Amino acid sequence: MTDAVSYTLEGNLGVIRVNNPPVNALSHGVRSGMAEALTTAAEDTSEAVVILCEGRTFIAGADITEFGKPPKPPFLPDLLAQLDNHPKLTVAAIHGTALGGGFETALSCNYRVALASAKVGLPEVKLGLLPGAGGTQRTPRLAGIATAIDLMTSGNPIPAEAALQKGLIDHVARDNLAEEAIAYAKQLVADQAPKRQASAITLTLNESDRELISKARSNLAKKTRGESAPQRIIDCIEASAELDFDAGLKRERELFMACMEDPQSAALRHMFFAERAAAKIDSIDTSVEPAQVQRVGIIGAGTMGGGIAMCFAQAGIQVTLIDMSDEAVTAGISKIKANYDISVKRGRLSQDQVEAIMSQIKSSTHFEDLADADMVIEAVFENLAVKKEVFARLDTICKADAVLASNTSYQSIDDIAAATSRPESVLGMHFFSPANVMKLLEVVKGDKSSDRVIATAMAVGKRIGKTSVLSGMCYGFIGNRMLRPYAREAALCMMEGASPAQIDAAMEQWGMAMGPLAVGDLAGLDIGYKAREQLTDEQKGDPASYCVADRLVQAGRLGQKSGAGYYRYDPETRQRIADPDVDAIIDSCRQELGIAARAVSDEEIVDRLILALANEGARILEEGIAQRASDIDVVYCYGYGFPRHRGGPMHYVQARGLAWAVKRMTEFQQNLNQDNWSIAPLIANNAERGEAL
Ligand code: 3H9
Repeated sequence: MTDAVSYTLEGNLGVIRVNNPPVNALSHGVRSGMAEALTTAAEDTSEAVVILCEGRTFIAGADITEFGKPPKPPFLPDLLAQLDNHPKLTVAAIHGTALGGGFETALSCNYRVALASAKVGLPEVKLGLLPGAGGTQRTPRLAGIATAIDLMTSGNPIPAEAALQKGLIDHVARDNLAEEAIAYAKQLVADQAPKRQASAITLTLNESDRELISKARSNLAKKTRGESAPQRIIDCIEASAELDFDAGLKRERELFMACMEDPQSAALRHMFFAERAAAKIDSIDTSVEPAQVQRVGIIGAGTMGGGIAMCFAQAGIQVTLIDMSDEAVTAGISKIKANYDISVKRGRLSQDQVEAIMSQIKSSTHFEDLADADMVIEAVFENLAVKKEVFARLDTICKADAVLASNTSYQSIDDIAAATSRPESVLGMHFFSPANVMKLLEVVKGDKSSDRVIATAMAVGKRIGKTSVLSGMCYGFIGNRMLRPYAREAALCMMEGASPAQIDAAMEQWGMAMGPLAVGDLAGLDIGYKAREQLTDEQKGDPASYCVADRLVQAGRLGQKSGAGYYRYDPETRQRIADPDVDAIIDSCRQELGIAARAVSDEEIVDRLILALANEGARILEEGIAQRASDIDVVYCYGYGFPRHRGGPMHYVQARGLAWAVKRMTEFQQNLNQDNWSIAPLIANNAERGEAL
């Protein structure tokens, strides 16, 4: 047929084998090979056709690398119409993950057999798309409205057994898929089983279905705020009952194309590849083997250390949690237990699972207990002298090939490494709070960190379920360094006339998980205050960027933990409430610094904050701190609540146009503080050359 598809007549069965590594995506070669195989099977002596895949998985979907390029026939919907209307009985044999267009291929067969370990799903929503090859029409017909909504709007795959119960597959194979699927197909032929077609089922909506649909719409409007694909999926599900199959397919096609043309899908597809690219380190040879990590030591049993311990224990890695006193260690372990109690209460983990996880965590007050640790992560408070002392002690205790990592957010890894006799073994592993929840891990390369140590940290990050991004050494690394100009612009917008509520609402409406001032309140305003106390006036920068924050802290308003910061907080619900006292503080700062309030539009707020991020991101790229622009996008989407459907700050600015970015920043240069808006040469030059970042 083609290199990717073969067809053989085996007795009374036609067997189509797809072999398109790594995930058997439905590239042009696969589609045309399958079309040809189906044509052959229609005309030969086969009585049934089985579709099998080679390698690690059944078809994992359309080939995402082909999206945005000129489409080449045969198109998937046409191929699946050929499959649906095939004269022979058709059976899909599923292993690995049948996803998206892959599962739609299976749904277009008369019967589906899946290995018990297989999963099936329609993850298109995660790419800003909807199942565009009949999935939105066949799924509700086979499994009902509720399952269709769950499967397509969550995008999460379900195991074979669950799919069987929901009517999405017909048989679970226990051992050898190829053999069992072929035997199953032969039996169907022998039994003269009917040619079942999902497309032939008529669906009607009852009152409870209508209620489900309307509830899903309003829940999704909150949960996936600003995203268009989830709502379009609901439109398609409605169409599956209100229109006949062909008209439903037509509606699905229209809405699929609308998604394809939507910048949200381009952003989400960018994120798909960005996440995978982030795992690759260009400067390290693929022959460098990461070290085996079985035992990890964590120093500091506070919130951060405890959260990190949970990540490792959950991945089955033994943890020794160290702190200075028995009280500190006991408090740390109790906090971890309390976190797991909540997970049990919410049904996320069973008591047995929690006990198994807790059995991986030992505690101690003796550094000597780290002598056999493969990796040690220091999570003590942000003080260079203390960290250096910790690393000097580790140097005398840990085995020669142990990886020594600091969870610092700002300190120099090189200074910390210099406290040891083995700087090549030292690097940063910057977790985000709460460490057991947040997906991002910044792996920070010191001047002397060895390739092996970096490869080990990246591999461990993957093992504990983090999305890891490599950062070079600079103050704040990638994420926190960019946060400074972002926070500065938020403060300046406030001084120029916007209220905290306006700024936060503008950013949240745009898609940020939380506005910048609300984030300040959540993190604690005293942290920045204490950090500023160490700086000279020159280092602190424009007083307008911190005057209000200083006053709030001096008034005892430290943020959520003290019940008030930029807002007051309802003690019961923690809801934020605008506070006239804060308006008065802002007014007095304006008077002191001679700033006249003006109307600041939401558009100006968003443009200033996002361009401040991207401009700093471009400098980070110029300096080689980040390997690639997409790594910065991963940092912001996974660590800072940046909306994935905007693709991260670098993608957003790139997609909007670097020429636009230059024009807008030039306006800011002219109208605002000029020093804050010097345009990163990478943006200016690439805009001029018409090149991507
Ligand atoms: C769709 O189907 C639309 C239809 O409804 C309608 C059409 C008309 N295409 O993740 P991994 C690459 S939309 C191209 O590291 P894992 C991936 O980039 C699609 N390439 O492995 C990586 O490349 P590299 C719906 C793809 O074992 C390599 O394969 N389907 C595709 O951790 C290995 O991937 C989806 O959204 C693809 N579809 O996970 C499924 N998928 O090595 C998306 C993967 O160069 N895929 N690659 O970095 C996945 O969820 C995971 O890749 C999967 C394997 C679970 C399959």
